[in-house]
Amino acid sequence: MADLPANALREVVSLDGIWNFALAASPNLNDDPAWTRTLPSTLQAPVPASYNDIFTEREIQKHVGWVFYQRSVTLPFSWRDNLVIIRVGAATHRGRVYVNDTFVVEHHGGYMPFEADITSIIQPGETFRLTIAVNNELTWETVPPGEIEVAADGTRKQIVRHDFFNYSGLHRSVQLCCVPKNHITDVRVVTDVINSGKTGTVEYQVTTTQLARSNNRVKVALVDEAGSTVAEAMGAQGTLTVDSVQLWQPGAAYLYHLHVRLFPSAVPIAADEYKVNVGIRTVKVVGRQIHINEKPFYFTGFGKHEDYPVRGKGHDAAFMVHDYQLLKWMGANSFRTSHYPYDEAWLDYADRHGVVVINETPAVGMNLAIMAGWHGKAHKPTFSPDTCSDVTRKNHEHALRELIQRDKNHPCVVMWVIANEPSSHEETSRQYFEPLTVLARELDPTRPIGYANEKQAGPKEDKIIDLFDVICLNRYYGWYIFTGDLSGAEKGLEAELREWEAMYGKPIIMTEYGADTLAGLHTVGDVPWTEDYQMTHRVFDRIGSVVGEHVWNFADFQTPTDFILRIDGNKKGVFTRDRKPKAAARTLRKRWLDLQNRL
Ligand code: GCB
Repeated sequence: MADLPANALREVVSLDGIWNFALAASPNLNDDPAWTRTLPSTLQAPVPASYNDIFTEREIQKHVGWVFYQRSVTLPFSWRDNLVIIRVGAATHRGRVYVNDTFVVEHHGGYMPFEADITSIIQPGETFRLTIAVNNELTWETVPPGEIEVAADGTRKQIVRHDFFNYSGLHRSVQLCCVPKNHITDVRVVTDVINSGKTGTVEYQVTTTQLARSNNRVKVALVDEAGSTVAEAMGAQGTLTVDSVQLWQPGAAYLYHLHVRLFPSAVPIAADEYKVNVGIRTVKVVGRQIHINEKPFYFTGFGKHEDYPVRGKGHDAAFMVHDYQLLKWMGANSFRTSHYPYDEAWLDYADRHGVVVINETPAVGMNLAIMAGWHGKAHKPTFSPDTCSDVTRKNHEHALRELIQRDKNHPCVVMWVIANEPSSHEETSRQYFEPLTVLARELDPTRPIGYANEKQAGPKEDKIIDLFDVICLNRYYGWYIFTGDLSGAEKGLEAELREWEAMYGKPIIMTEYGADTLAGLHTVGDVPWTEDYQMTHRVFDRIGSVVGEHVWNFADFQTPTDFILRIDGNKKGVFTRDRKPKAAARTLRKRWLDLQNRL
């Protein structure tokens, strides 16, 4: 289930707030079973938030290994006769939940929710100690991958191969949920539009608990924004049709909702209910275009990060809504959830407001050629039994399954990005990626797939692009190459884009381009790092296959603090980290608003 909402038959208690907090004394969790004792309140950490920048101690900021979050929770007495579920929005990158001394669930992967049924462990009315152990280690087997270096004195250092700080902790809400024993476990909807755009179809599939299945009666109603039921049916699966359909359109969202109710017996009182927003729209790759509702769509927007001062990657509704307001002000119609899945609130908001989302897995940094390539050094193969191996791929498959399972119903999501900048010019990348593309298509035959390509895997070198529908290019002409030479950059970019176009005939999205800019730095002339150093967009306009431009990045963001090519983070933001516009914002805004008016 994408989320566990409160409604007439379900209750949710938020466990967000201040939790007691401690670093584990040893990398081995069992050496320090902190969940068996009450943690002192010497250190307290907010949930949701990364813990790294909350405290002043460097050892906390740079900690590698386990930490503990703990609080006490009382189970409402009124929840007897129901199931009690603990839901953790995200524990980055691995979480283990304990209720008093009892271990209840473990989850790998830092950007996905997970839950556990604790009904049999706790009695209604009882107060218990809830401990969540969170681990931030990245190894060759995790997604994203990383390596841990151990110094002679035993100090451990996390090496990451991606360009953002390894923020850690409980990044999203923790909730205690009361769910009926007979309940709906999943709803899937797939929409289509027929009859020259006049009729919408909503294919639905409802899954329920075993208990409910043996005696089930599912009723569904599709309700429009005015609250009128436009179609209804009985049964756990079927197809609803909507005449005079109002389509979900980019920039003009219309949301129906599917109200699912479960009647486990002849009693006319529902045992459970669940509502899922339904935006009726189609997405298709047609030749060199991406069509939404049968019309070519041109993406304007950004690659983003969940990254904020002080709270790191902790979800923040105020920052989120403000970011959306800035996107709108800019004339941006879309963004990419680089480089991991975001809090579901991002997708709910995009659904509601018609923002188009390219949804990415956490597979970033699978590229040993990047740094080595820059320095012309030899490197190990990225995809091999010692690096990204079959075990990594299994974990990557798991991350993909979880992502599609969570986000399948969101109309805003128009494409899945399987990885960011993998070393796709290496021979073995194909063996690694082919099964992932097969799986993505099996899990969701309705949306195109892509991966964000890095420069070294140019059109002639890349080994996997034929497995994907869209060419997504991360290119830094004028920055990493043709540095300070904007006219050389323009020629280089055009030549490369024309090569991709000629060789593959697929739509191309510029998923990254941009330049580091220090807010306030100005010169006369084109000097890198200044606000005056602006790239041209003429090339995109000259190439028919380019169907989108996502600037890197929406805002400045934090990066590993021991990397000298970054000064207090990556400064390619069009906004500063505290969301103040740099000069590029005005240039882009003008272009994107003009583009909007042209369409
Ligand atoms: C990239 C990466 C992104 C980096 C960016 C940069 O290609 O995908 O994560 O932050 O380059 O600024 O170097």
